[in-house]
Amino acid sequence: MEKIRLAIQKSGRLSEKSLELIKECGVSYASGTGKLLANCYNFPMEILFLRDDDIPGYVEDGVADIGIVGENVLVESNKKVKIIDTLGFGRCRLSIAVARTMTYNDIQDLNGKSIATSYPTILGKFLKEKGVKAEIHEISGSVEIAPGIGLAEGICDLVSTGSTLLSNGLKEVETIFNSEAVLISHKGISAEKQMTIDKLLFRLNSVKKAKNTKYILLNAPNASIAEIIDILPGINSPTVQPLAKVGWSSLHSVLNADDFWEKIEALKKAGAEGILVMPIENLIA
Ligand code: PRT
Ligand code: ZN
Repeated sequence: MEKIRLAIQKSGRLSEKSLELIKECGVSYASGTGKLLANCYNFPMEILFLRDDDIPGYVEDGVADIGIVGENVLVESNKKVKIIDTLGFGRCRLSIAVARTMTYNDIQDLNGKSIATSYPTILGKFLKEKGVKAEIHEISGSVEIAPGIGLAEGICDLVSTGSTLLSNGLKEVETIFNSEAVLISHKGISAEKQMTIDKLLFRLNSVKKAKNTKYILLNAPNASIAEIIDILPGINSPTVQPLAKVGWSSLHSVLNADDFWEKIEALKKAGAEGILVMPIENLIA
């Protein structure tokens, strides 16, 4: 199998989660501080550590075959790569915020104003679509202090909890787009490398499914089993085994994390007792 090169953020908000995902896919690598390139022991891959802003370009050029980057950085970069998976971490939104004291009714209130941002491309496109004429001030960091120091009236920046906006006296007025970490791929991948990428994608998929699924065990009177199977259909069908207690059975199945509590309530109503829920490490359906 041909070796591939994966680019991830060297140090920042996506680094830890990116490495965690690689480990969860059963891939171990030679770690060392300050290294730019790490070789993987048990998978034909090497890891290239970069600034996140450089990842789309390296993948476009094929210096890295695949990469993990925030969708916000990818879209802003305008680089031509393929998104091959969404990874469910690094979630945030790119929003416009203004001083809390500013009157804001709708987006037209931004006409004639200046907005500081590190995302001039995305912001420019958004304002154009909305027919708003505002001045864009491109700055590379600490965007949230721009209104306070009189550099701009508004900002366009990433928000996750909103506490940075709050502590800088700003209010969020428009959300431009929602972002999360994505796995991107070079456009001209060879068939041999694609086989390695597919192998990694298969593992990623199993890890993602497992994270979203829990293993559930419960006891119930035999008369309730049919109703419980309707609530918990499992992957193919649940396992039902008799308990030592006459007229009772134990049922094993899987449960989707999204509607976890609704299902638990329904199970209790149906007569389930001793419900045990456990995490799953991998799920190959
Ligand atoms: O050094 P390098 O260039 O690699 O890193 P960086 O400093 O450019 O990026 P980094 O590590 O800060 O963020 C990497 C990626 O994490 C971003 O591109 C996003 O995809 C994602 N991400 C998720 C975030 C946030 N959440 C986030 N909250 N990136 C930045 N923030 C910042 C935001 O800019 C603001 O300053 O956090 C502040 C707001 O957070 P709250 O919680 O106060 O709202
Ligand atoms: Zn960056």
